[in-house]
Parts: sequence; structure tokens; C-alpha cells
Amino acid sequence: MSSPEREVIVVAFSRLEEHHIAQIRAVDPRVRVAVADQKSAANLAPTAEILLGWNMSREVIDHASRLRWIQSTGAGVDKLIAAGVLDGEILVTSSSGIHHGLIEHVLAVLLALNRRLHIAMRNQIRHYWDRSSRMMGAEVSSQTLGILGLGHIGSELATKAHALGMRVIGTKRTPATIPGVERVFPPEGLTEVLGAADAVVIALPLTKATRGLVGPAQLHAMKPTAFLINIGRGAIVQEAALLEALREKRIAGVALDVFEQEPLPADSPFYDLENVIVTPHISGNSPDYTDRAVSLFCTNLHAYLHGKPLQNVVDKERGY
Ligand code: OXD
Repeated sequence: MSSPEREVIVVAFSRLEEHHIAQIRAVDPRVRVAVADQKSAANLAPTAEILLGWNMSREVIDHASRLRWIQSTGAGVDKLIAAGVLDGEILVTSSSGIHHGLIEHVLAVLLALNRRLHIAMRNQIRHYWDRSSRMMGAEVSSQTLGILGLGHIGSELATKAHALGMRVIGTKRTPATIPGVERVFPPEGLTEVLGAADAVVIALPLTKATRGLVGPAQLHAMKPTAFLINIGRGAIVQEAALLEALREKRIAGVALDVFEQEPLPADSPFYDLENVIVTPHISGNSPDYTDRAVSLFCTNLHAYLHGKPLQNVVDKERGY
């Protein structure tokens, strides 16, 4: 660790308020904070011992010759993996465990799909009054929720869904007992979960093991009445297969917050399909989120400066 008199420079690639910067500085008198934007990034990167943010580019990381630690403000670190960061000596930590708003987003789209709000909104824009059977809502309290990835986010979602009366099942890489979850399957139990669920939520990180995990066979295993919700990463689902399943009404609908290509191009068919809710990768956002991300960073910064173990250290082999 740095000698007591040495400055520890944190370069933040995040929209931080003054009070966040003050909170980080207050951790230790050695700490200096610089907030980078597109223009200043290349100049600031070489000064950084620590990077704080999300989606830092390969270019920024290559410029950061003094870099020791990256605190991602997101849960997923796939962009950093793609930038090659995880191969080196640099310590990487994630912001898992602070996504409470994201859980509410999943519940919102789950209820919206079940209550046909996505169709009602389209009808409203067209000034069209439809009380036909296609507008008949379903009750989630009699349904089974399948959660792919019972990590921090999946487990918190399970508790809330269970409180709504749902039966919850899901997959997890390592066996565990999770409150509110009736049965935890290993990843090999994927098809069984897909076949039993009325709604499937993808809460997985994007890794070598999960890229393209949900393709034609997996979509085929789902009930024709089931919904799919993806708040993990776009590339976990094979989008061409999903589009086909939606067009052929082989599943009832989807809510997608993440896409293979972001921003989702304006000519993407996902925007136009009636059985699709598109949100622009915002499920985790809320003003409270930044406060929690900065608090987590400050706890880790204190630990880093005192040679103690950090929270949420990314396992470079696993990729999360
Ligand atoms: C995250 C995200 O990784 O919001 O936290 O996608």
C-alpha cells in the first residue's frame, strides 16, 4: 500500500455530486478525487491509482499506468472483461448488492405484462378502447416465477415475489438454501425451470458460461403463456431466436432492459412488437443508487488504504 504521505488519486467516471466527492475525500486525507468526462479522460487516466465507474474503455485503462484497483459502480463487469482488465494484476470490485430499485423494476414489468398494461398503453396512444379477452389480466399470486441466477439480485427478487404469493424456483451455480425459493436448481436444471415458470427472469452476469444461454431450445421449453424478463445482459439471450419466438407467439411476451447492442438501434423490431416492453438499460437507476454505490466505494476505499479485504472482489476466472 501507499506510504502515508503519498496521494491516492481516484478518477471517477460517474456523475457524482459535490457531496459524493466530499464523502470520498473524507475517507482519508491522502485521497484526491478527479471526475473525468470524455475530454479529460485520457489526461486524467495516467494519474489514477483507483478508477471508479462503469463502462471504462480499453483506451482509458491502457492510459492508466498507475492503476491498482477498479471499483465498478455496476454489478456486471463484462465490459471490463471485454477490455481485458481481468487478465492483469488489477484488483476489480463490483457494486453487487445495492440494486434495490432494479428489483422494483422487475416487479413493475412483471405486473405490467400480467395486467396487459403494455397493450393498454399502445391502445391509449391510438385512442382505442379494447375490453376483449386479450385484455384479460392474470394474477401473479397463483404463478411460478423462475429466476435464472439466484445471486444478490435474484435472491432479493425471490423474497419480494414470494411476498406477492408467487411460487419461486431458480438456478444457481453453487447449491444454497434461499429464503422464499422453493427449489434451487443447478445450472443444468435450466430447462426444468423454464418449463415450469409462468415468468422467467434473467438475473445472470454475462460470462463465458452464460453468453447465448437462452436460444431456440430454451425458448421452446417455456410455456406459450409465459413471460421473459431480462435485466442481466442482452447477449445472454440469442436475440434472433427471441424475435422469432415473439413473432410466432411461442411465448406471451418479454420485458427487455438490456440488449446485445446498446443503444438499441431505432430500426430494431423489438420497439414495434406489441408483446414487448423495451426500457433503455435503466432498471438499476435511481438517485439512491449513486448514494449506495459511493458508500460501498468508501467502505472499500477505507479497507484498501488499511490493507483489509475488500467487498465484492471479482473472481477473474468466473467473471463476476
Ligand atoms: C449493472 C447494470 O451491472 O446496471 O449494475 O447493468
